[in-house]
Order: sequence, then structure tokens, then C-alpha cells
Amino acid sequence: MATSAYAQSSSWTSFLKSIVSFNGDLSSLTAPVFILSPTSLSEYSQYWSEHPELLVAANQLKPDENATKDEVDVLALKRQIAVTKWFIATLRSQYCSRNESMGAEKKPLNPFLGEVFVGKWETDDEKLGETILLSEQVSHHPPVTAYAIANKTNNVYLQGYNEIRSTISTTSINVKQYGHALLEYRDVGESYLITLPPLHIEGLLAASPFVELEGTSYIQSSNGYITVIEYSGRGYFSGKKNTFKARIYKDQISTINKQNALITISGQWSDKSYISKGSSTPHSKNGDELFYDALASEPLHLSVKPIEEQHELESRKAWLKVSEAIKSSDYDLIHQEKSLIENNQRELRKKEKDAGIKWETRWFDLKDYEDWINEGDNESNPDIFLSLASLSNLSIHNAPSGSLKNSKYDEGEAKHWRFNLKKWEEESEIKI
Ligand code: HCR
Repeated sequence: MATSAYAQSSSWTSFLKSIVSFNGDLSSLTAPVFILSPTSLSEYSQYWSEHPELLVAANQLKPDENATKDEVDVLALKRQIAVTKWFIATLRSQYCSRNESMGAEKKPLNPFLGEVFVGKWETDDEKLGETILLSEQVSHHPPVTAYAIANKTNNVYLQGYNEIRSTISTTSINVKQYGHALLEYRDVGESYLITLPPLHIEGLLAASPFVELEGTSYIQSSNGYITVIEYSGRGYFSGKKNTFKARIYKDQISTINKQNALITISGQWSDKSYISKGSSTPHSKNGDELFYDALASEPLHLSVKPIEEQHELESRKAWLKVSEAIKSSDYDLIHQEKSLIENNQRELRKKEKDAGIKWETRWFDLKDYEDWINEGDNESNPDIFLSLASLSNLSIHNAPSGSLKNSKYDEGEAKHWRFNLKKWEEESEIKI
């Protein structure tokens, strides 16, 4: 990889030194201006739906009333493949878009508590309709962003949240994601639990950071099917960057043996991938079917209201002056404008403390699953997350995303952020 002109600069070398001794909170690091992004992390929730047609696709694979059991089963597997395709299609936006638009991975602005980012994906396609995004910073220490994405035309709803925790190794930053997403296709009465892969940031010595995904993530359907996705950076599967292998199994028990895979998908999530039946690895050279070409379909970007119409808690309005200072590389102004926001936040927290109150999240609630299990009516009102976690043998605790039940991480609290539709329906200040 080419070394960027910034690699030898004193600001970069002192940044690298600060990384070596950092405390795990990446947002607390003071970074040189060329590595700062003018965009807040609260905006990253939009990456889940830059291909809205793929997000809703599974809902359109409904069996008709006279369908035989075989036809119903075939469609259920097709929906699992469709959801897997949508998920793979989100990855280029999630993990490559800053490199594509700004030349390298950048350090995003650290959202303040209560910051929101909203918008919609509009198309001329009547069948697809409009998809909306609500993203809210529900915690500042540690930073946690929650989001809800809805397409009413297709009755498709996605919600989730994420938090990161980082450690440093000799040449890279290792990041574990916490949180998960829940996807509902209400017309077919099906839901999915989606876990988030670990990642590491490479290219630090060359001052040209980029993300590599690693480990495993899961997509568990309420109909039993499970997709197990394994990620690798350059080298392991094929010598190419951003490679993955996804295997779809009938159920979690079948995952014990890779030979049980019904479908195998393999390739680069930032480029082309191929699909074949069974457990053998598909490849273009064998004439296997193209699964997804990430470079062939451009992402549809979210439409966001003009700044003048935004509420003061909306991300782009709140960070406008900092963003402009970053774009003009004015370090003193960045510092000055950032301090205004930070001091304002400190004052707010102090006032709340003095008044004995706590900041109330806007559209999301922290649901305690231990309480729910003890007090909830599990039989007549089963919880989607608990059912899917049980089907996939995944931990329900606040463990790194994708941790298995009975693994060393499967302990502690079981509190997860959930969208509260009533709160959104009662929202009077923030418009999409
Ligand atoms: C790690 C990261 C912040 C978190 C970003 C997350 C995990 C946020 C949720 C999205 O759904 C997916 C996602 C994608 C990003 O790749 C990931 C960011 C990559 C870098 C950034 C660090 C905080 C920046 C550290 C500073 C570097 C450039 C030295």
C-alpha cells in the first residue's frame, strides 16, 4: 500500500503515540486535522439502507394461498438468500465509503447525547415507496447510536443500535462491535436477528487507514434458517481484499458441520461474489452464478432537509460550524467550535444533576431482558429478540455482537436499545 504524504508528519507520529497509550475510547483521541471527518457517527446508520430495493426484496417473496409445503419452503430459503444479499450490499457503504469519498478512513465527529439524524430515501418506484431513517445518540459515555428504518409501503422495519470497544495491537486498532439489528417483514410474519462483525483498522503507519472485517456474523431467521458469514482481509480465502464466505443452513444445529450448508456464497463484499447450492465454494471460473456486484449498483443516498429547516439537535445543523472548520483545515476554529458544543453539553448534564433528573432519550428505550424474562408474559407474548437469540444459540447479554451462549462473554447485563413507535408518533418537533 502506498504511504501517504502525511505519514512522516509530526502530527501523525504524535497521534500514533497517543493511540499506543489510549484508554479504549477512540472518540477521546486528538487526531490531526487531515484524518478528521466532517460527518458525525450518528449519520452512519444510513448505511443500512442505501439499497432500499434489496432491504424490502424478501417481503415480495410471499407464497400464495394455494402454495404447497415445498413451494413455501423454497420461498423461505429464497427470502433468507435475499436478506443475505441485502446485508452483503450494506457492507461497501458501511466500511468503504469514507475511503471512496475522502481517500481514507476518517475519525468521525463524536455525537452528543440526544443528537439525531433523520432523512428519507425517495424513489419513483411506486412498489418500493419511501424508506425513512431515524437515528439517535442514546448514550455519550460510551457512545451508542440507535436507529430505526421503516418502509411502510412494504411493511418492512429495521431497528438496531451499536457501540464499539477498541484495543490496540502493534500495527492496527481492533474494534469489537456491540449491539445488533432486528429486521421484520410484517407481511410474511418473519423476523431476523443480525449481528455485527468485529473489525480492525489497518494502514496506520502509512497514515492511510482502512477497515478490514474479521471473524463471523450471523443472520438468524424466525423460520430457522441461519446465515453464517466469515470475513477475512487480504489473503486468507483468495488473496483479495474484503473477502467473505457465507453459508446458509437449515437451522443452527446444522452449522456444526460446514458440509450441511444448503447454499454457499463467496467473494468480495466490496466487489463481486458468487453463489452455489450445497457446501462447495462458488467461483466465477466454475461458471457459478453471480450473487452480488457491489460496484455495479450505486448506493441511493438519503435525502436530508436543508439545514435551515433542521432542529438544533439534528446532526448537520449542530455540527455545521465544526464541519466547515474541518473542511477548511482550520485547527483553531475546529477546537473553538467543538469546545462550544462540549461545554454546552457539560452544562446541561450539570443542570440535570442539580435538578435530580436524567436526559430522556427521544425515540428509543433501554429494555432490560432479565426483567422481561422474570416479569414478562413469555408464552402469549413472545419477544422477537429472545426467540431469535434462542434459535441461533446467541448470547442475550451485552456481549460483543455475535457472541455465543455459554461463551466467555455470555454474562452480565442484558439491556438493549429498542425503538418506541409511540414516542415517534408523538414527536412534534423533528420532521423527516
Ligand atoms: C471504528 C470507526 C467508528 C465506528 C464505525 C462503525 C462500526 C459504526 C457503525 C456502522 O454501522 C459501521 C461502522 C463503520 C466504520 O467503519 C466504523 C469506523 C471506522 C473508523 C472509526 C474509528 C472511531 C476512527 C478511528 C480513527 C482512525 C481513522 C485512526
